[in-house]
Amino acid sequence: MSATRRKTSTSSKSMDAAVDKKAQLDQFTQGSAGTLTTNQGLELSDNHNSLKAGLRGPTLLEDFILREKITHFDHERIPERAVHARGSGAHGYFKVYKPMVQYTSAAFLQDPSVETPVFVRFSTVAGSQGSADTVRDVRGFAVKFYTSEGNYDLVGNNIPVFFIQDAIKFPDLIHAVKPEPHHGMPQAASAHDTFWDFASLMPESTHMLMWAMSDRALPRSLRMMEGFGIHAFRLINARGDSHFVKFHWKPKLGVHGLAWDEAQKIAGKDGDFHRRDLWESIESGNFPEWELGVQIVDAGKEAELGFDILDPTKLIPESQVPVQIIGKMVLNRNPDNFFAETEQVAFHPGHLVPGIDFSNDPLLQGRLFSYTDTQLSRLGGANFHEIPINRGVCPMHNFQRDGIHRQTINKGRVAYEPNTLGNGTEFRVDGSMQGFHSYAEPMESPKIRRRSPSFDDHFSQATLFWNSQSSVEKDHIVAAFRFELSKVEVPEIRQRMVDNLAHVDLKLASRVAAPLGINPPDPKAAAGRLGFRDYRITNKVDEDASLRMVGRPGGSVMTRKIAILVSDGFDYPAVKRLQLDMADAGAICKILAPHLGTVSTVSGKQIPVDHTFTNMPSIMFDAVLIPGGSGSVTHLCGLGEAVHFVLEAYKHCKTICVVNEGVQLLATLGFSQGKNPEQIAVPTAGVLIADIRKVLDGQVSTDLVAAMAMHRHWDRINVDAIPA
Ligand code: HDE
Repeated sequence: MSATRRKTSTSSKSMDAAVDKKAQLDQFTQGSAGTLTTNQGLELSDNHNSLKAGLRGPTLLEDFILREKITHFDHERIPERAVHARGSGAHGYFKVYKPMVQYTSAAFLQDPSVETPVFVRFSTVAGSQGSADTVRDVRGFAVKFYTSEGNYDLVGNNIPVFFIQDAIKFPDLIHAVKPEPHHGMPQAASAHDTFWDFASLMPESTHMLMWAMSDRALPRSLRMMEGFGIHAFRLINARGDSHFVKFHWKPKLGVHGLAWDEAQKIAGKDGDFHRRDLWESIESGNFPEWELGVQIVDAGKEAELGFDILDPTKLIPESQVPVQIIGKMVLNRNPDNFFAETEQVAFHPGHLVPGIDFSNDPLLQGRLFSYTDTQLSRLGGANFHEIPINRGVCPMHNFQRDGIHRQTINKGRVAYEPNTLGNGTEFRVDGSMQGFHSYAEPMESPKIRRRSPSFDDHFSQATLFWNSQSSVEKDHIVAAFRFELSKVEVPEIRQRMVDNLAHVDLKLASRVAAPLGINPPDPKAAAGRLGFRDYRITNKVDEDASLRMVGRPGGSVMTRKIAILVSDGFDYPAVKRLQLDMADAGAICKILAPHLGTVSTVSGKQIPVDHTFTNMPSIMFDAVLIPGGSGSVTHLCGLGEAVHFVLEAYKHCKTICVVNEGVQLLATLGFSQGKNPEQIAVPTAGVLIADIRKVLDGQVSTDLVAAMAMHRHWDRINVDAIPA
């Protein structure tokens, strides 16, 4: 086959590709049949008993059926990923909105009628495969596009910068954050001495630490995270012109976080919280969507940014270079098999298509080596591209051969190039062909093992991030630093860290230091340490709204979960009306009662119960509704688990709506002075006290939707006083 024949028109090929990936995977699917066989196809007569010498005798070595089964079982595990071991995946498609021909020749970025199949894997970084989903951590956001020109992988995170500037520090960073090697603790947590020892000695990590201590590291849902390619890449058009580009994924449902107390509790009560949420959304037809955005920096204009575009600890503020939205991604199909797809998928920032290339970011350059290398031990050899989830949907041909687990049966005697024996004419792929061309960046510099001085500023963007936060987000960041550093046993490490933070903002550092039993932060001490660079850029913007999570416009209640707390004798009309209105708004209501089965209304009607208060605690919901009905409310007020439900929802700043007698549950918050709605002095942020008339005329539904669309009422008062 000539390489010149490889290039085809975009649209029809990608169209086919969308169909092909599903068909291709289906081809490898094995359902259950009416009979069982060995791996060689021998039909089994008995899958319950091994072959023994007599009914009560020893098992025979000749039992090849038993041995095949047990041997296979013994080898069912593969090494987990060294990082990003815990992950969840989904299939979907990507569609560009308009041809990007001005910037790139990449076929999948040209035709808006084409759906390019994708497989996405979200992950945490530090924890092992069985660790909890909601730990404080960066999230991986890796997308494999099965394009007509080969697989393109955008292997990013949910935070737009990274801890380190050079790949050679990656093993140190990961060793520091992983469980400490002598006792193997703590799992999936950065709150321990080795991490902060390293981080405090590496001031370049400061900007990323600010993000990692923010609510970005506690996503409410994988569907509510932004994604970032982090590094600068290049888009190359057909004329060979290059533009630097930073990639962004913008979630349709907004960017939202959990409360830290809530995240920790979820980790214990449902370690699969994010995986389940993603799975259930897709199963129920609520397909998560993101828009793809690009920040494009014209060739030669990168010097005007004010910082080095190759430095992965820097982001380009959106107010400096706006994000252009160029397409959307929809995840609409769950994997058929977790191991075969989510576990075996192999991403690599070096999986490129013509029209996209790297930059010289030294962190990215190191990644280009690491990903193939890690697959060799993880997936057991050089043929991992033949695993169904990793196969491209376009034709693939080269003269690589053999190797462990080779699936392809290559025909003919030609396994070299150039050749004439293939099809009788000379076959040669020598650079004059179309296909992938690396950007011909001019280069003439000495070989050198040094960091560019243009990477020396470690604090300016950390300060920009801090200045861009709302006051509740600042409080959360301070609380997170305090929590993490309070787990550090060596006081000198705590001190070093707050001394560094003084270069971000002295007030931040002082607040963090206050409860840590150390001296007030000393910026001079930090500046005197090795690794500290005394260089500061001038931020072109003082703050940037895109760096905040709180107060973004356009909140949505789609797929938000509301717990309706009831017991026998509850008032059904209010519940029915609110259930219907919430379903119209796209939210999901569940009836919770002290027991499963049914619960009776005031009029004796039996309503099915979805969950109990204990099997689905408040941390699994976004809002709580307590309808009236004196029988029900009196019972709930005397029931510890129902009271705890309300206290906890209040503490986690969730919307709470009470109707008629339901208001009595609010008395348990300790703010009330009496049992009548008029007498109760309850803080109002996100607490709706309603009567049945307003429910029936639809006003409460409107208010409830508006309150829930704010996600959380973070500035709610007296949260710390709530004993939950
Ligand atoms: Fe990765 N990273 N990484 N990384 N990374 C891996 O590859 C590595 C970095 C990211 O869901 C590994 O297949 C080095 C930045 C994601 O399967 C490994 C460096 C970013 C995933 C590896 C980095 C990422 C990985 C482990 C520093 C954001 C999960 C298993 C030079 C832009 C992909 C694997 C999935 C996975 C190496 C830094 C994102 C060991 C050496 C920066 C999302 O190869």
